[in-house]
Amino acid sequence: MKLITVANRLPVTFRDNAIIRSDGGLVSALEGVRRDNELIWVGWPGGDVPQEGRDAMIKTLREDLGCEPVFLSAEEREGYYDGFSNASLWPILHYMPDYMEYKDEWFDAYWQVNRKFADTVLRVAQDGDIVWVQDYHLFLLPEMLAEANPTLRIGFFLHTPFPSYELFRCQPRRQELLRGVLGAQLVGFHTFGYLRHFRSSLQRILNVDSNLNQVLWGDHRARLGVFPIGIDSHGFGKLVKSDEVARFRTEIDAQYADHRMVLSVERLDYSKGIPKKLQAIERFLELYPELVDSINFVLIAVPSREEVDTYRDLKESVAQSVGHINGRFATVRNIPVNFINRSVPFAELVALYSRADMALVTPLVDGMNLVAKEYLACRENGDGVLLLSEFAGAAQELFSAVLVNPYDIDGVSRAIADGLQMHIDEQRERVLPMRQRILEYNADRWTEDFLAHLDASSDDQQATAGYQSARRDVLAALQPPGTSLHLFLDYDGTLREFERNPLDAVPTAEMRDLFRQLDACADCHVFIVSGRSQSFLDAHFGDYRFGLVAEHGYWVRLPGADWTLLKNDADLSWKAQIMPIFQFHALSTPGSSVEEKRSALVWHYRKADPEFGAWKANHLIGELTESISNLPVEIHHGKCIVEVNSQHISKGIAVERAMKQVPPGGVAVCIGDDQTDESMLQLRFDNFFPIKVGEGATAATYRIPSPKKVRAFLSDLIAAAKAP
Ligand code: GDG
Repeated sequence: MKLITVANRLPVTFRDNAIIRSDGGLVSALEGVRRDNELIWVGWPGGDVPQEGRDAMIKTLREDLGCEPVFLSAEEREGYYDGFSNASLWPILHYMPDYMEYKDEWFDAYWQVNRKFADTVLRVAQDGDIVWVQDYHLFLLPEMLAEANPTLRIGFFLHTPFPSYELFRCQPRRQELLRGVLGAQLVGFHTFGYLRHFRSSLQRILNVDSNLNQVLWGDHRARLGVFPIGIDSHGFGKLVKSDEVARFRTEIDAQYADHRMVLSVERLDYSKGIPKKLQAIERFLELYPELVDSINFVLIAVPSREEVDTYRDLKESVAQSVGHINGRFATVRNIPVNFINRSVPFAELVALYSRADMALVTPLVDGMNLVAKEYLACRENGDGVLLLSEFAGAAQELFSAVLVNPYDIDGVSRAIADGLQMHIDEQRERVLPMRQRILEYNADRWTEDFLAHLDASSDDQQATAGYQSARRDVLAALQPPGTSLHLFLDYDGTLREFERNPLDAVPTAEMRDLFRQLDACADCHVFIVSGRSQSFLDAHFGDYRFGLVAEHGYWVRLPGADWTLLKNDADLSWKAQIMPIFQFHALSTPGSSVEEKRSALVWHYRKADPEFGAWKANHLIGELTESISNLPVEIHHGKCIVEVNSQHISKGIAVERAMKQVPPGGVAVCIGDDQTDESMLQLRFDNFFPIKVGEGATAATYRIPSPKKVRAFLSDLIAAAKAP
């Protein structure tokens, strides 16, 4: 297997004219994959690399480090990275629309750079390779790759939160972004909440069909999954025992002897909630003056995105607040806030984790937060206190942390005080199970889990090759030439894609051409078996030599004949009882409507809010089930419809009758997508091929992924039937 992982940055840094591999959870997790497989990193190497030094650098990156660089000009970086990624997308992904800025030229640069990444990946990828795209900088990449090479197995992982639809819809390029991600076969998130929000944005912005596990987008299926990222916890465990860390630890112990240490580590980013944290620290110092001389808040705030205005402003205001607090509370014996605005060496960070009495991790919103996990990984004795924001993804996993609301300044300051007094037994009771969790679900497991799911998703795509088997088997049955072909075809969702307004779902020019070919094919006999009304079928199919079945089998019109009732004696008196229930639901669900047919009542909710519509549909079904238990009716929950019709009528009964006209040796193909089609898809005769369109449980033997593929399939059958 070859794995190509694509991220904004390559895992390298330049120091003293040398390229040095930088470590991190993702890097060590993926390096594990390299043991048995070929691994290539694609990304921006960082900084400005002069043209003359590039060839040598590319050689070293490629040969020694398995990296394929994507060089970006200063202009590209400004539009793609500082602009669209960090000033436009990052704020909206972190629920901060006021910080969001947007310029069309930023998006153009973002598109161009994603294209550049795509070109690099396509240059190194071979058919069937796995490509794992990381994070929000590359939302457009999966679609670009899938279009260029459909054999690639593409995964996408989002490291940030995915916000509620109410927020995401503020992003002017929301549609392109979602479509871009959907090129992947597996889309992963840190938490179930993010997955849910993503799905709801897809439903509302792209109007796609989806359940919680997967999304259907044309012919393509994207699985959704939850993979909370882990850290290299064993690596931390080893490092904490190393001599290098011990040396730092000795210095730190001397410096902070007899002091309690509360440690914060983060990039200087507004999502991390540093100003609120400083307010809580100030409040704490006000409330507990007796501790002022014996406590140190060590705040490591690594400079980040300093090209973006909001980050520069934040840095100034944080520095001011620190100055203000220290000015107010410092004594000759102690300066309570130790603000370090630079990156500290990794071994020093580990020494600090191992020394700190408490980790104060209080982001306003955070995809996961690795610092919380790293602190636990360095607590070999199981002591220490983790104070963790409820709004970090990590809070979904680290249940026994002291969870705080970072907006509740008094609450956080009290939690700091309580935490510092926590008994050692309680510290261990809380820390040990969390350590267990991060040791087990570490970075390696995270990678394995994602890649195994991606593998399974790729198999799914193969499974839709049920199309190929259907084609092969039906074409084989159509031998010798001249064998009669009988087609029983549902219309909506089978021949024709759904539209928001069902009246707009009329046959397109391409479909009319297909119908003309079917009509002209002497050995083809077509039945349109639909839930639609007679008038709709007359209007769109009346000119062809087709049999028509309207209202799920209530009306039948044989080719060239008039409409007749399938059953003359069907009892329809129940309609009067059910109509008021339907009407009430239509009124209380904006965008929904009732359709009355001769033999059925239908409540349509395709135009309603998708989640609200589905929720009300379940209510309606519950209510109907209670009120109609003795009536001769059936309830169907179809795609955005709830339909009640007579038990004595079904598409299956209509098809069964029509099958009596099929001559011996004739081949019948029956295709439908909906629950109401199952009555015909479950029929069995010789040379009868039942085919289900799309997902879901079915009695059919074959599956075709979409109406588009159904039309292609029918064209193939016509060609075969015409062949001499
Ligand atoms: C994004 C998401 C998600 C920090 N200071 C120093 C230093 N660090 C290292 C830490 C940790 C990493 O930086 C920070 O990771 P976080 O997860 O806390 O935050 P983001 O950078 O915002 O990461 C986040 C993550 O992606 C993974 O999916 O958890 O939610 O926002 O590893 O150790 N390292 C060194 N010196 C420092 O001063 N050497």
